[in-house]
Amino acid sequence: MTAFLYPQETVSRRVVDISGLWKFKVDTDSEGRSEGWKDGLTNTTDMAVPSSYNDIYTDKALRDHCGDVWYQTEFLAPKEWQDLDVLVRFGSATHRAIVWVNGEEVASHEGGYMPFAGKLNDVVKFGQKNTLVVVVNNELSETTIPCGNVKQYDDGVREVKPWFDFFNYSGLHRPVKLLALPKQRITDMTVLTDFEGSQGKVDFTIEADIPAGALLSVKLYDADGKQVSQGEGTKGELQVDNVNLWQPGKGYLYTLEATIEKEGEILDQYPLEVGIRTVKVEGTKFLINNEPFYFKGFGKHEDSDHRGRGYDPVVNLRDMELLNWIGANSIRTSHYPYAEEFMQLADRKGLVVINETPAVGQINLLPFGGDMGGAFAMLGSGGSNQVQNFFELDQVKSKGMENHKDAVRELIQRDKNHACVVMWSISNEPDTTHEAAGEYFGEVFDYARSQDPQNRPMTFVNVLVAPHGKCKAAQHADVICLNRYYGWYMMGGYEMRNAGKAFAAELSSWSTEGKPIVITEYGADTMAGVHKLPSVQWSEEYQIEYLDQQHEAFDGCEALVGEQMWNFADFQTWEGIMRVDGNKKGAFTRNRQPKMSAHYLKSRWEKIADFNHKP
Ligand code: BDP
Repeated sequence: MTAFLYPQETVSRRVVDISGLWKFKVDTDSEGRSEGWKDGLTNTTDMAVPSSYNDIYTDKALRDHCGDVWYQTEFLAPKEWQDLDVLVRFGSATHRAIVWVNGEEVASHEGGYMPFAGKLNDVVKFGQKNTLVVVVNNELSETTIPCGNVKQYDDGVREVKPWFDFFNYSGLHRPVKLLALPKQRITDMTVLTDFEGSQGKVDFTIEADIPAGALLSVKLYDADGKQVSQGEGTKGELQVDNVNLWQPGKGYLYTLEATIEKEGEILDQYPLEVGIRTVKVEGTKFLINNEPFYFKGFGKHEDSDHRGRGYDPVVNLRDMELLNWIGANSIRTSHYPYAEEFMQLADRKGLVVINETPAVGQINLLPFGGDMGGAFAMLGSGGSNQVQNFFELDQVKSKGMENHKDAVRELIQRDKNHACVVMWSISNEPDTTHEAAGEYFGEVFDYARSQDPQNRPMTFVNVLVAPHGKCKAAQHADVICLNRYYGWYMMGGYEMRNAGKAFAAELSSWSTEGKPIVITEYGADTMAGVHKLPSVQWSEEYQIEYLDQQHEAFDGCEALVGEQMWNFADFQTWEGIMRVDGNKKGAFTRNRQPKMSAHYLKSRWEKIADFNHKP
């Protein structure tokens, strides 16, 4: 079952985090499902939850394992929970999982970056220890989100080939929690916010199972805990005098507290943080609170040493600090939804977020055996050596589309109330060069628009082989988002001196669309500590000269409303001749220390206001 309300302890709800060191076993011979490992594992090793399992041990066969891995832990279900609904909730399992408690299946989920839960009441032993077993699988295909394939070698070994440029980190990446909730309870809350002058407005809709004779009420508190408004029932509108808006850099949050009460007794209570703000596209402007906003920041990854993609509040806080230090006001959650705890921090810090689904790798690499080297070969040829376009594949139109819509729906359901989310990105760099892509995206965009109660702008991120005139999907997007590498993948080295002009020419052709343009990626691989005069590619000097060229193009484009450099920090990728132990386009190293470019960006971005930027 899905469980999108973030677990919070209140007077009526209990949350127990059961993350920690769990038992772990790699299913090298794919026998666990038929051999009954769900009933309990033998010969296990230890594994940290949350974390990726890939980078902890020294064994390459584990790091690069393709297929199932198994986890086990024990937990106690207190007797006093017997009259409540008891659930186990996973922040995510990458890319799919099945969960058993005491040998009985309680949950399963497809899609590696979303929470899911299972109800335990029928299988759990109250007042006793219970055994929880999870199988997590990391295989990819052209219809999974994200996309990839599995390569089988003659020696029997299988390998996952991701069709994307980040390591296929796998495992239980986010906290696992036991929840004890009232049987009749609040199951969902949705807010829409608006303001006029100093008068703020919060529309609320609450889904709840309300016992006969009970009342549902809401109270809105300001950041100091002072009540500013109240209402009753499952739907209503709250007025807020002298509103404090949620602003980039100033994440002012109210709390909307919903309560089910009967004869003075609280049966359920759930508080939701709410930022009051508006988002709108008007002509070539991206408006936040009716003011033209300029995105400054990065595409990021959830990626760090040892943890891989595992949730770590230390890394998240450090990242927020560095974003603030460098003068960034925004990020894109490239290339998958980030942990819920990250989104909460973004709300609180006022970090503007372009929220992306895990749809990445929608480009046909089957003819290349799934090798990312093949992707680069294809990019080099301008896309002309493709065998069949991705969106013409029958399985993509059917199963792939279905998985993509699931990913869109779950992301919007999970994150719909976050003030930080100003736009949804429904795919990164799909191959949109053929008509079939136009039809495919027409359908996915319509679907996505039907899902967002706040009607936020929708986009996808365009790849360089699908320039203006060739891209068959851009007409569906509210904002044109471009990933471009003038001076790196093309026009690199000495020729980079002309990169800015070439980029500017492309921008002026996109400008004719009359929509805002955000550069969601531009960057150059740079080895921290490599210095060279005159510059060469990979040196810190080159990265800065490269950025200068890009910014020259940006500053000459009226319709351009943002720049997000690729990437915030160096990160782990697939292994290959294009990558030196990962992608090195970070402004920061993987250890979160600045390269020269970070200082350069800081001095540029501190001069660019969040609003009404005129180059
Ligand atoms: C883009 C991708 C991104 C890559 C980046 C790069 O969107 O995931 O890491 O290029 O090559 O194609 O550095």
